[in-house]
Amino acid sequence: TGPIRVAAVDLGATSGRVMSGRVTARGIELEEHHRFPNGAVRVGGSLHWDVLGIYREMLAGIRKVAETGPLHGIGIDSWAIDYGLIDRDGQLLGNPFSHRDSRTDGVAEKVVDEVGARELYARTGIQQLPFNTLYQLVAARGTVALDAAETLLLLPDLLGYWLTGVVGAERTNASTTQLYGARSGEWDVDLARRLGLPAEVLPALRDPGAVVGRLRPEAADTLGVGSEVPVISVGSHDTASAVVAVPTETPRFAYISSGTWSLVGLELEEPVLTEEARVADFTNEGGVDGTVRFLKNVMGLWVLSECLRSWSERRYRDVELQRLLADAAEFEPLRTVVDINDPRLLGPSTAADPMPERVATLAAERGETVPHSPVAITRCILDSLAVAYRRHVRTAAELAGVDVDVVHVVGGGTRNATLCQLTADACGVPVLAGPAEAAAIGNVLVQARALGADLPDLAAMRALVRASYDVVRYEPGGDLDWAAAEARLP
Ligand code: LRH
Repeated sequence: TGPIRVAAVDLGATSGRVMSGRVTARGIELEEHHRFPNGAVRVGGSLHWDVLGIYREMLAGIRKVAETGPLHGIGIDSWAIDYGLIDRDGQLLGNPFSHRDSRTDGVAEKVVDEVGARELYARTGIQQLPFNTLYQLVAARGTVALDAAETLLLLPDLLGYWLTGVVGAERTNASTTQLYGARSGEWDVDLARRLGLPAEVLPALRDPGAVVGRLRPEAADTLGVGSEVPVISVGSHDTASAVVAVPTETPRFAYISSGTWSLVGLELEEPVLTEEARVADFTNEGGVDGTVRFLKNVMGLWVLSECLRSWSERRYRDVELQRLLADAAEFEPLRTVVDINDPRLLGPSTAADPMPERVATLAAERGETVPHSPVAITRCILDSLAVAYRRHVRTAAELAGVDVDVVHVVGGGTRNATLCQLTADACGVPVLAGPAEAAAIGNVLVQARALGADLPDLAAMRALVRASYDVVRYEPGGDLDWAAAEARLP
């Protein structure tokens, strides 16, 4: 086949991107055509996504891709877990909630009481995040929207539905809902029914690489292309797509998909559903080509970006990110470490409850030196992330019974050199950082294969990533006592 050129829509919680990806036997060329800010909207005491705004920006981006060359396919990935409901006329019922909305407070505990933590984990293999789709749906029991719902669509599937008119649930994303069997690879209809949820709303599953459908005439018209252009199901969970693009040469690798969240773990062939894995609260999400992502969610760069937002709203001077990171690199190391996964850091920073103060509170509670200045807080966040990465890389390897020789960091966090170096130091193995646009690249590769590119397996895709992108290597070093720092965590 000749060159394949597709549009990859990659939606993150703070920005959306539309890229073109051109794939030949020699490599991948990715070009960004459109980038737009994203963020949850607080309205009526709830946190919602502006999904129509996202759709409009997505269309604008795909149109730009189509204007600059051939368009052979469209693939969409986004953050996981969140969904929209559509009624029997195919209309969206309300604005999708953000997983950071507080309606799920206390819900997980109730479900655990009802079903039992062990059984829940044995069935789904999913970590206890308060906002899992399962818990969002339990929180929505008895609402008008859920009662009227015909179909539940995870966000990339909702956007794909608007493009094509076809409903379905892409498997990698479905696997994050906690309503999906870790072993069966099918919806856990029994679990849904036991919890009084309408299992009929769960649509047919589809695999990455399947064609979702052709464009609706009206969508084709808006995009300025023919309606024969297919929307292709990719690893629609952004983390699934990002892991496709990890340029590993060895099977003994751990990865950190580093963005708003940091996803820290391993690629496995089978889920790990042991009691130890449950207690350590590791998740088993579905990956492309039947792989399992055995990982832990770490609060990630979210905490820092919410601090930055808070500082700039309070008109602090000197809070420009690059400057702050450079100053933090020179700041006293490991002065303050906090549990970066404390649930109190989950919600957006507000004037009444600003993120920097929350970090300071966590430090005070544990008898750590309380950081006050933006630089001290930034350093605390970076150190705390590195300590968390150390803990979770090691725990994952132990739980899965594998050795790890290298940690691959992909995603926007690869641009943070200080954090990459601290990660290597903390984990005690080399860090290979890049590519930054891993999710979009994984999205492009799965589409290219569906369109006939000779990419038989993940190894072939990763070889093409290596041929196309340089990685930056960080050797472990320094003389800091990371084990002692880790011991300061709860
Ligand atoms: C990262 C991510 C992560 C999910 C979270 C909701 O963007 O998809 O894998 O846990 O968002």
